[in-house]
Amino acid sequence: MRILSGIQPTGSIHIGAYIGAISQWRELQKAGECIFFIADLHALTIPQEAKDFPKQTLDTAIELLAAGLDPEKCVIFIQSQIKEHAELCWLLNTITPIAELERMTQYKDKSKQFRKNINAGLLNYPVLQAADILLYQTESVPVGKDQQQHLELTKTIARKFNQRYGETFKVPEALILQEGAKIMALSNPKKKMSKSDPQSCLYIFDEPDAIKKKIMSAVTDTGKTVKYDPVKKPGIANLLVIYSSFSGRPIKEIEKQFGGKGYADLKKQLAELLVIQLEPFRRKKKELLAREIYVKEILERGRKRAETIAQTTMEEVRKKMGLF
Ligand code: AQP
Repeated sequence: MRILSGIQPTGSIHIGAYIGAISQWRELQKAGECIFFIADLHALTIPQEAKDFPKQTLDTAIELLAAGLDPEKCVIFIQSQIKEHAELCWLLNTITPIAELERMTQYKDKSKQFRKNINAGLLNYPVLQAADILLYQTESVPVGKDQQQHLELTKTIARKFNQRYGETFKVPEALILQEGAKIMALSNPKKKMSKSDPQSCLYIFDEPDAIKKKIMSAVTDTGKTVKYDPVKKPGIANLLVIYSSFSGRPIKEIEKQFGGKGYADLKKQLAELLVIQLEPFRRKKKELLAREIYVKEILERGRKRAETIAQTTMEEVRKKMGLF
């Protein structure tokens, strides 16, 4: 089974992206043929400092390795190094209705958030995402819940292309966790934990003091009972999901453990758990920061492997579309 997913080099990895996506990637790399990429072309839909951007991209590669991606078991590469992503994106644009793109929740949210920079890239973001996925004849795409709508559009585009030009692309399936697919902001449990809102994030490389501070000040409610109720107690529900993900224990069991105890106890023990569980990530990142050449070699190996697959698909696409 071929598995593919990506992450934007727009900031450090937070526990939301880790639980929702990267923890799945870690497991899947043991079984399937995994391809993971750093989505620098996607990141450009929001202004980036050109002089800082290469470092941000390399840092994301370092963080992915520190978070448990094994370069012996998966392919890791930088999106912009494979020209076929942009080429296929253009071709898929020609069969994608604008109305489909305009109804995407992420486009609507980002257009509100970045009112002064509603560029065409923001609108076409899901088409580039479809190109990323279809280029590699991907079967499964492990992502967080926020990407579900884009994945549905990818499937629609793949089917449409296959119908118009003949069977070409595999139609992929999204892999979305039952629990942990949408980790909420610690500062506002009604909003997704998001890199564009640093206040909302607990990063997987945060130092123990920062972890404790962020968890202890996580917004909850005025109640007392530790119970999983995402509607009435979204803050506590979010903390329970995080607890369950990092302890590997079911939520029911954690609820029982904190029966008769207050929110402060839950927060204190969750902070302690996270300090321990995140320690290997911090250590590995420090190690890798001193091994830039090694990381660049991994990316170069990834580029070569990705390019072979992408070129094979594009040859077929060009032929099917009647390009010279
Ligand atoms: N809060 C989250 N809960 C669960 N999964 C999440 N993901 C992101 N946030 C959460 C999943 O992580 C993968 C990589 O995401 P990304 O960094 O490429 O996505 P992003 O949209 O740039 O990151 P953010 O933090 O969501 O930033 P904003 O909202 O500012 O753009 C994806 O599979 C994503 O679903």
